[in-house]
Amino acid sequence: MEDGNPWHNAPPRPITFSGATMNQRDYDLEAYWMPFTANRQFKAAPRIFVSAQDMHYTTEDGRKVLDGTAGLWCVNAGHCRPKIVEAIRRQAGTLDYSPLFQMGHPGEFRAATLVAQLAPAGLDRVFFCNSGSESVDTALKIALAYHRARGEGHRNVLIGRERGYHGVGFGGISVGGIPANRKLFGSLLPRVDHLPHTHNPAQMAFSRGQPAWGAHLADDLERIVALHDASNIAAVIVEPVAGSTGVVVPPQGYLEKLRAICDKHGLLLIFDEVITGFGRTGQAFAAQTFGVTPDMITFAKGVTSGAVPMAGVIVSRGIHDTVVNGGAPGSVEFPHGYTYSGHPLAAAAAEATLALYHEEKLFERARAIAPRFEQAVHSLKAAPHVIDIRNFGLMAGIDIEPIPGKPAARGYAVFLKCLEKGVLARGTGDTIALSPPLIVTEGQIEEIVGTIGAALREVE
Ligand code: PXG
Repeated sequence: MEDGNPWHNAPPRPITFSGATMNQRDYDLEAYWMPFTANRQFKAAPRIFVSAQDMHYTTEDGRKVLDGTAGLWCVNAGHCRPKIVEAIRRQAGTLDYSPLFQMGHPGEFRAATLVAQLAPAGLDRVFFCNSGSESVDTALKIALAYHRARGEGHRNVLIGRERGYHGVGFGGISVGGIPANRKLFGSLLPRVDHLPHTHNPAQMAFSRGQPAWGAHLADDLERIVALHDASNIAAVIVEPVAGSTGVVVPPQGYLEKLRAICDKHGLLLIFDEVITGFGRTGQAFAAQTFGVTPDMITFAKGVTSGAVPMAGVIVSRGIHDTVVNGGAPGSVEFPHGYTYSGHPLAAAAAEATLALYHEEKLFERARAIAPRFEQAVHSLKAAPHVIDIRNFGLMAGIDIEPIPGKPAARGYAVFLKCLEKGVLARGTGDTIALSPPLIVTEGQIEEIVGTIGAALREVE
């Protein structure tokens, strides 16, 4: 492959050609139970990427596909960037693994230092894990441990929000508000409540950026506090901009109100920035973009630009010190962590990724190109089936009218049409979500939006 990436010069794995349109595969599609995938539908007509560079994937039949979604909201620096690839290679040949409990390696401290430097003032203690789901469960456990260390162990109610996505751990689906992700899995965590979501098409359809209507929805937190009593509530967790549910942007003043109500009642505020972190909103974290500082930030995805799994929780100094200084000397103060918390490869990838964001000023770049992105996605208002468009930073959600009686079918059809035409968009239900890598050019924005427009004109 002549794309300038030295790691692509490795000889391709042999595949035998078995027909006019499809390569025979040297693996069994059936062996693998795919995550969040319609397995039978996929295996009947598989879609396989074999390589990627910068803004493009290559499919197994050699077609280029423009990445309109940064993978799953994670490849913020673009694909296979040589500096990140090289850092991972170097680390794999130097220290592949070392025990991460009661032992350390330099990379994890360096990565934590860099993440803390990017975080809002006052949040400068970093706990590592491997996925957004783990980061959410970790943050919820830190909240409980913190209140207990303060002698308020009765504060154990956790509050999430309808339509929230906080991963798939039991903690995350309990505070999360996506019904399909909850309904199979029993009673979940006890003592959880939910704020109402903030999407009201009658009041805010086709808003650009933050809707003017809806700050008062945060007042519902007062109702929940009155119901449970503040003395029983540990924390509130929200995505500053809800991603998976289809990009729901906080109304002006909403996050500020949540912060004020949490302060008034001694509740911790957790921002789940798994999607919004690392430049997606034009600054390192949405907390900075919105000027609202939570007590903890969960992150994942963009910290390594998706190259190696890594996630974590950024914690305020006060919370960290309360938990850590609350333990007996010599004790493990917080009995929590994963075999791969701060894995050397992930730490090396994070260090290289954060350096690249800095060198290429990618957060500023996202901020600078966001108005162009906004203008382009809102031009789809004129396309068939479109009933709402929302955007913030380099995220957009385009709602299309469902086919009566067939929810998600039209969304899936648009996703497939786009893929056929060489653009990866994300269909979540009947919303098309966009979140391109922060290196996206104006021309590529036009191509993504133009392709979605064409797909919308062609689907049933
Ligand atoms: N919190 C938030 C806000 C997320 O968006 C998670 C936690 C969980 O992260 P892990 O690493 O455990 O998957 C997420 C993940 C989509 C999509 O298309 C979104 C996510 C993952 C995959 C697909 O909306 N978000």
